[in-house]
Amino acid sequence: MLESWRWFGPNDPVTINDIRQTGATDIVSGLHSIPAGEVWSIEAIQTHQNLIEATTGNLSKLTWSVVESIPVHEDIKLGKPGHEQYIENWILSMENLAKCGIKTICYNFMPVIDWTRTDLNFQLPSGAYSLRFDQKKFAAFDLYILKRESAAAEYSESEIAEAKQIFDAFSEKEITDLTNNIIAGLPGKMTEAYTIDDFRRMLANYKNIDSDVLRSHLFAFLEKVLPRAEKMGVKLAIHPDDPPRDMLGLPRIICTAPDLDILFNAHPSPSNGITLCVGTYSSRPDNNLPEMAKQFGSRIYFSHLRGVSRDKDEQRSFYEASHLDSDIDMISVVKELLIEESRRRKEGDIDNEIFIRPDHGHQMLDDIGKTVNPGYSGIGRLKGLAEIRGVIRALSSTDLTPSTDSTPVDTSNA
Ligand code: DNO
Repeated sequence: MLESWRWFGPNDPVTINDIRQTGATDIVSGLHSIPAGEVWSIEAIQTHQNLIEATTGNLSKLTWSVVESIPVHEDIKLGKPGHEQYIENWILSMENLAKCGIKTICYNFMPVIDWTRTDLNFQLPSGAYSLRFDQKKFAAFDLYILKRESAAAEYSESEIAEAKQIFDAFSEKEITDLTNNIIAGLPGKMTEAYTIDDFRRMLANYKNIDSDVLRSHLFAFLEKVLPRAEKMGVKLAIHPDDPPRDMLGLPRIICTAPDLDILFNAHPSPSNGITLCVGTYSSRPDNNLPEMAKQFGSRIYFSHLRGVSRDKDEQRSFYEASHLDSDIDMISVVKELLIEESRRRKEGDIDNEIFIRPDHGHQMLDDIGKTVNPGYSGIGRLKGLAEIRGVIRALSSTDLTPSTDSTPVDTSNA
């Protein structure tokens, strides 16, 4: 496995020299200042690549290997007239990256919002801070802050009453923070920041777009992208919708194993792959992660190895747990990825290694009180990477022959 680390660019408080000390070898990054829909020029890519890869003295070299993400313009998701030019621009960015040697590309197809959390400072019993998605607070936002027209029909009476109670107890600051977390988005988001009115307008654009229509737009996009990705040896790795279900009346189509079956049946190209974001998929109890790692092994080009702990009484709410101590059996997931790598090696696949990275770490120790990108402080991710590295080392020294019992153990508390 190739240990990678996400870097947000020159403004990231965790510097390239910091990352070098973690022992990661590869960098996951993107050109976040280029608006969605514009072409990433070779010059812009090389400038960023140089920031990552230039070394002095005997410092070890880091390589920009994975892009996370090239944003997909909203017009492509909406299938709006003229969106073909945005697809072409996306392809040109991909081809330019490939010309610079960067061939693993993560992207997502989430309408309007990217990954979403309600709390960025959720204190854990250890005293460290984590990210949390609270379904009840989210409902309060939807019903009483956003006041989305058709929202009431999507919640039960008791959910509405509870949301009202929560809303009534919010301070002004809590309302502003929650609104910003949801509409202005979190680090690496692929969509623009909006005012609440813009946000309402963006949502309204999807009025007539259900999951079948959105899926047809994803497939039309892939129809154009995949042949050219294949030619350049590019591996695409679609990121799941986080949290993995419809939200705010928006359809979400990359949430479950059946969604992935539909994706690969429609587009079997070897360039069509996934980011196995363990944390995202495991935010719903019906996704069995070790099973998914096994089932889609040959399609996994990139993996985010973190887990969540779902609330006992509300399985749609969760906080981001320690990398090894969550609702899923991370050891079995890592084992499946190692088995997949050994399968690739046996088949003579030269790209046999899967890029993995620690995902959102806890804000802890000296990082508390610092300005950090939520989820992307240094020490918590370093802890996550160290734990995962230990698992990889330990498992790599064991016999990785796939067991005859095809049902991996899932310690999910669902
Ligand atoms: C959050 C990330 C997302 C992800 C994009 C992928 O930490 O997992 O921002 O990068 O959704 O396109």
